[in-house]
Amino acid sequence: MTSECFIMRSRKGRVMKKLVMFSLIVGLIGWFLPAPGWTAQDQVKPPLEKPLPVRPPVTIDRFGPKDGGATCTTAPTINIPADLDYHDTGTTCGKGHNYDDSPCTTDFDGGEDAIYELNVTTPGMYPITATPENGGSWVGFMVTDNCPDQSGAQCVGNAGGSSSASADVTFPSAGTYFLQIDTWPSPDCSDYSLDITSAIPPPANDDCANATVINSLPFTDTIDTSAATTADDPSTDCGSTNTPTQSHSVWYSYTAAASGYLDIELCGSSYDTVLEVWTGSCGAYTALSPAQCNDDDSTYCSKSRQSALHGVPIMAGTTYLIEAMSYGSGDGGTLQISVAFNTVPVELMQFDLQ
Ligand SMILES: [Ca+2]
Ligand SMILES: [Ca+2]
Ligand SMILES: [Ca+2]
Repeated sequence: MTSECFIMRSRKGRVMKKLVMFSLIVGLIGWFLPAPGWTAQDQVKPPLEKPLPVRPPVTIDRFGPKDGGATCTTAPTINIPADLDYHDTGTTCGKGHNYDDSPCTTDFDGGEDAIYELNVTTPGMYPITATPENGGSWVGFMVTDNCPDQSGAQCVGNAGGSSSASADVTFPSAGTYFLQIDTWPSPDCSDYSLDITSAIPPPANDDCANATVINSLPFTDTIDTSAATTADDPSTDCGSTNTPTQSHSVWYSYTAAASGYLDIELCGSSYDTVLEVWTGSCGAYTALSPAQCNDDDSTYCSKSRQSALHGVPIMAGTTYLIEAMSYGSGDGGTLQISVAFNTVPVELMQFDLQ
C-alpha cells in the first residue's frame, strides 16, 4: 500500500463515523420531540374504550302479573274459567282499610284490603286459596256477589287462617263477583299469594236434563252434591225465601209404572235439605196440586233439617221430576235419597193400624 492509499482510506473511515454519529443524534432528537398537535394532557389520557350501551332500568315485578286493587273500582279482573288455573302474588299493605263490614261476617276483614273482580262465565265450584307470604300471617278472603260495601251484597264464600285460607267457593250463576283479601289484625296487612283452580266437576245429575232415571222401585242413591249448581232451577214452593234460595240441586226422574203413591226420604243426608216433586218437563216445570214440597220433616227423619214426602200421588205413565236441594246458600254434602212405591198413602196405612 502506498502512503496516498492509506491516507484515502483513513479519510473515508472518519467520514463514515461522522455520518453514523449524525444519524444517531438526529434519531434521538426525533424520539424526544412531540408530534404535531401534541399537548401535555395527551400524556395522561386513559386509553380509549368502547362506550357501554345504555339500557333501560329493570323493573322487578315483585307482586305478580296483576296484584289486587285498592278498591272495587280499581280491582283487576280475573276471568273464570278463562284465566284458570290462576296464580298471583300481591300485598294488602298500602292499599288502605276500605272494607271492614263484609257480608261474610268474618273477623278476617279488619286490616288493609286488596280487591279482585271475578268475571264468572261458567257457574260452579272453584277452589280458592290465599296464603300469607314474606313473613305475613292471618290472611283471609271473602267472595261476595257485589262490592262488599254495597247494600244487599251477599256472601258467596270465605276462609281465613294463620298460615293459609282455602275454600271451595260455589258461584251459583254467571256474573260479576268480588274477591277481598284482608287480614285479621294484627298484622294490619300482609303480602299474599292467590290461587284459583279449575272447577270441581258437578254430579252427573246436576241439571234436570241429565236427571238420574229411576227404572224401578224401591230406589236408593248416595252422592256428593257439594259441586252441584242451580242453573235453570225453578222457584220452589218451600224452603228458604232469602236470596239465594235453594242451592246445590240434583235431579231424579221416575215414570210411574202404576198409579199409586211415592214415599221419598232424604233423612240420611249430611246437610239441611229441601225436596220437591214436579211434573211437566225440564225448563217447563209444573208443581203438583197441592204442591209436593218439604223442607224439614219431623215425622220420618230423626234429624231436624232433612226432608221427606210420603203419599205423593202419581198416575201411571206420567213422568215425575224429583228435585233434591240444599237449603238456602248451604254447602250441599252427602245426599241420601230413597224412593218407594205404595198403593195407598202411608198416612192411611198408619191410620188403619191404629
Ligand atoms: Ca279491611
Ligand atoms: Ca243443579
Ligand atoms: Ca231442610
